[in-house]
Amino acid sequence: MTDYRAKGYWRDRTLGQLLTESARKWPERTALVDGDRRWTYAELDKWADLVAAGLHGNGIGKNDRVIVHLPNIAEFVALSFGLFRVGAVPVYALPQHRTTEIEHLTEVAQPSRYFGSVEDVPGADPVALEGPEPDDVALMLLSGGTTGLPKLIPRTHNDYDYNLRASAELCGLDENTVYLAALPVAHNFALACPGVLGTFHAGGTVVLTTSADPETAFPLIERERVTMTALVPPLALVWLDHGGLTGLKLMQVGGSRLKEEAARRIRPELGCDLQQVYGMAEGLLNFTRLDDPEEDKVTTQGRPMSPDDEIRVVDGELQVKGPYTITTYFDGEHGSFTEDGFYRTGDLVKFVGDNLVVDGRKKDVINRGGDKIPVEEVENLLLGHPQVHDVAIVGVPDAYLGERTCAVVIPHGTAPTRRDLVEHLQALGVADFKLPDRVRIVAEFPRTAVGKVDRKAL
Ligand code: J2J
Repeated sequence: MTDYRAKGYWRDRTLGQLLTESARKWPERTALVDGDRRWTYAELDKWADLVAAGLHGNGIGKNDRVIVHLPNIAEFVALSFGLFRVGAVPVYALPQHRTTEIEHLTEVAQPSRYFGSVEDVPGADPVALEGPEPDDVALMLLSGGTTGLPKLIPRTHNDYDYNLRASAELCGLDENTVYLAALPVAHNFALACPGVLGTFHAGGTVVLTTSADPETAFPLIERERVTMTALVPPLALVWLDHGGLTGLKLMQVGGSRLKEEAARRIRPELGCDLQQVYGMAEGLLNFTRLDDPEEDKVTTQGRPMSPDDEIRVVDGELQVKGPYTITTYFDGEHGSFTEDGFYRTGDLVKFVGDNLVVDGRKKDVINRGGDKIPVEEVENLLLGHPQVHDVAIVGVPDAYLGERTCAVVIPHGTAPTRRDLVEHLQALGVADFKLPDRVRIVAEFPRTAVGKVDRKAL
C-alpha cells in the first residue's frame, strides 16, 4: 500500500485551515467577488468564523451532515468554510435539483439540516471550536458516474486538499489568478479542480456568477480581469459562437466529451489556451498539460494528475486507485470497486501516447452536455405514469449537447405524449435536465439473448 502521507500528498491540513493560511499570507488581497460585493482574505476568514460559531450555536457539530443547496453566491463559500471549521459535512446538491433529488439525498444522507436559502446561513461571535481531524470526511459530492440513483461520495480533508493543491499547481495558479466560477460550485470541477478552493489556496481571486451566458459572463470577465474559467462543452460552444471574448488566458473544458472541431476553434477564436479535463467526483482527474503539444490539447482528455494515480484498462474500462480517489461510497456500496480496491469508472477509454481519450461508457448514465442522467431513476419515475407500461431511456447523438434523451415507451392504453410525461416528471419535482427531450412509442423492445432490454439496438 502506498503511504500517501509519507509521500507528501496528505499534509494533515483541514479545508478550514486552508483559508486561515491564505488569510495569513494575503490578508488584504481580494478573495471573493459576488456582484457588487467583495471580500479580502481577512474578511472572508472572519466571516467563516462567524458562520462556524453560528452553526455551533445551532447545535450543528462534528460529523453532522447538512444539505447545501445554494447557487454560486458568496454565502455558499462562507457556509462551506463554516461547516469545514466545525467539522460538519456539507452534502452538495446541484442548483438544478428539485424535490425528488433533495428527497433522495435526505434519505441517504440523513442530514440534520437543509440550507436552501441565504437566510439560513447563521453567524455569531466566534468561539473556540475543536474542529475536525484531517482524515475526517470534509464534504460529500454527488456521483454522476454510476448507474442507478446518485450516490454520496465522501471526500476527506486530506484527499480533497491534495486534489485542489495539485490541480492549482498543474494549472499554474498564483495570487494573480482570477477564476470565474461559471459552472455550479457545488460540482467538483468548479469547486476544487482547481476551482474555488484551488484559487483560495493560491491566493487568487474567485469571481462568482449564477449565469454563464456570454451576456453576463463576458462583461464580468472584462470588468474583473478574469484569467481562467471552467466550462462544459455546450457552454464552450455558446461562447465560441458568441465571440468577442478578451483577456481570458486559460479555458478548462470537461464534464463530457469535447468535439475536436470545437476544441480547434478555442485558441484562434477566443484567444486563450485550452485545457481538457476528464474528471470525476469520485476522484481521478486527468488534464492536458499547459506545455503539451497543441495537437494533444485538442484531441485528448489528458492524463492523470498524480504520479501515484494507478490506472489500468480492463475490457476497455478505466479503473483507478490513488491518493484522492475514494475506495467506498458513503452507503458502503461496493459494486463499483474491484476486490483490489480500484474504482470502476464505467468509462471506456483508450490511450493516445500517454494521454487518454474517452471513447464511450459501460454505465447506464446519459451525459447530456455534462449533466449526468441516471437512466434507471428517470425510468422508474416514468413507470409511475398510468399510460406507461414500460419505458427505456436512451441517449441519441446531438451536435450541441453530445447526446440528448429519448424515452422509448410501450404504452398502457392510449399512448402518452412528451408533454404528458414532462408534466408528470415536473409534478414530481425533477431537475429539468432529466426531462426527456423526445418520446418514441413502440409495441415492444428489442431484447438481448438473456432477455434484457437491448439499449444499443434501441
Ligand atoms: C468525456 N467524459 C467526461 C471528459 C467527465 C472535472 C471535470 C469533469 C468532472 C465530472 C469533474 C469528461 N470527456 N472530458 O468532477 O473535477 C464523464 C465521465 C466521468 C463522469 C464524471 C471534474 N469529463 N466525463 O464530470 O462526477 O463519464 O465529474 O466518469 O460529474 O463524466 O462525472 P462527474
